[in-house]
Amino acid sequence: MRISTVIGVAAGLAAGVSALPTIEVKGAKLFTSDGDQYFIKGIAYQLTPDDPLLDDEQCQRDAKLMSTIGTNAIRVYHVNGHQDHSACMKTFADNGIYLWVDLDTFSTQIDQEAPHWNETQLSAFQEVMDEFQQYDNTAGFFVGNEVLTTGNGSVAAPYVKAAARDTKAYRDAKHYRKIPIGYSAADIPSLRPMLQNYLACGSNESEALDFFSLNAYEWCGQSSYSVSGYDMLEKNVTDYNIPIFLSETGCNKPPPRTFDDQAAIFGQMADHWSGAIIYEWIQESNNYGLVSYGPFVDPAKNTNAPPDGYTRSGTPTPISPDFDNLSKQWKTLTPSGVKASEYTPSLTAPACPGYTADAWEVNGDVKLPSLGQTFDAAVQSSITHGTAGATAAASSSSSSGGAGMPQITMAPELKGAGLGLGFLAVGMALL
Ligand SMILES: *[C@@H]1O[C@H](CO)[C@@H](O)[C@H](O)[C@H]1NC(C)=O
Ligand SMILES: *[C@@H]1O[C@H](CO)[C@@H](O)[C@H](O)[C@H]1NC(C)=O
Ligand SMILES: *[C@@H]1O[C@H](CO)[C@@H](O)[C@H](O)[C@H]1NC(C)=O
Ligand SMILES: *[C@@H]1O[C@H](CO)[C@@H](O)[C@H](O)[C@H]1NC(C)=O
Ligand SMILES: CC(=O)N[C@H]1CO[C@H](CO)[C@@H](O)[C@@H]1O
Repeated sequence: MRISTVIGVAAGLAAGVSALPTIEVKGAKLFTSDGDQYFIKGIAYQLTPDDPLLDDEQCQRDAKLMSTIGTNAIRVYHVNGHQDHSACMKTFADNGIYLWVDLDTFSTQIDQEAPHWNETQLSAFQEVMDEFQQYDNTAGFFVGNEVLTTGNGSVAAPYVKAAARDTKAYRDAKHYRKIPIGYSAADIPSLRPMLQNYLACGSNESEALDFFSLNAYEWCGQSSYSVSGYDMLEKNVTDYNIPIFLSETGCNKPPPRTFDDQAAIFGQMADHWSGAIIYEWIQESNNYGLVSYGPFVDPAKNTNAPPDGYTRSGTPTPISPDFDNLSKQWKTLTPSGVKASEYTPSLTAPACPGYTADAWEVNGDVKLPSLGQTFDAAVQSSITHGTAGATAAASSSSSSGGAGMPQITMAPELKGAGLGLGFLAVGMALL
């Protein structure tokens, strides 16, 4: 530990990058390379559709304000691997802030309706890895965000695992440090327990994800641990073998947001959950912002207005009372966790769930698609039948009819009428 930290510091200085201890996975928890458990207090940060980490003056203004409320991570959904991010990454590091970054863009993401994982996608993911692996404060990579939203769409899950397999192999072949590679899931109660177990399951660690995370909007207004369903989230992970955290949270109906769920995440869930990322920093039409950069300017009435009416740079002004409410929550919540040296997990990977029609259509530990393999009827059949050395668990007992219609919670960036759709349009144009 000590030795690698010292080397990390030296390398960081040589590259002109300030050194934070790096983040690593041990068992089901995240640790800093100093041996302390790391709990994420994160904020989703995407001021510009393609890459918010290129304008260092802006990064400085935002990082400084974030640090005043104890933020120690940001999540960025889209970056451009061709660009130099050293200035912004240093700024965030100087403020004690790590980066969780999505490797995909709208043109390279895995699609549940037409699953594919090919060389174009892999090399785009590799470019982002090449750029961000050099920064000590890169905490983790996501190979997908909310790829699966339906029971029959679960046939795309082996493609998510194939993406993790190939990006992990690339990371290791290049001798990059073991930056955790995981997935960010839509919170769909009928899908989650199986998806969560599937992405971690199997006898071959090289083909499993390093962490799992969930975009959860279950805790709304004056709720509670049991009313929100967080108690169920916790029950489903007590034996989980890899780290898990909330990669988006912060339901905004009804307003204002009080972020009471943070007390549960850093309280009764802290033995198994590694924190949360609040959605989101900038105010947009979906009304999830913690700050704004100026009043809304109606583009229909003012030709100088920003495209969707929301200014995306300048001095961040906290949104009241949400910003202060989050600040108050986080100030009282500082779980100490365990030291890496005192943590000796004996966890095993969960069984790969079996096939259940319309609920989970991957039958056990199916052979993963090879890079570039076409998804056709034969491949679909091998996934649903669990051929090729499957070690299927007894068919899952979860019944899709039991608790009524599964409640589908889409990410707000996809629900919103504003930039979210702008993102989609950009993605479409590139296709
Ligand atoms: C990968 O899939 C995408 C989307 O279908 C396609 O545009 C691209 O050409 C494919 N790349 C290769 C190498 O087949
Ligand atoms: C899942 O079922 C829906 C409705 O029948 C269909 O439109 C969709 O194409 C199916 N998806 C897959 C991946 O088979
Ligand atoms: C584990 O998976 C990797 C990547 O697919 C593969 O290269 C390796 O042979 C597998 N190991 C075993 C023991 O099957
Ligand atoms: C997981 O959660 C679901 C509800 O989302 C519940 O029905 C199921 O019993 C839980 N499974 C375990 C193993 O706790
Ligand atoms: C937890 C917390 O700080 N809650 C506050 C959020 O904001 C409202 C409105 O100002 C207050 O009434 C809450 O006490």
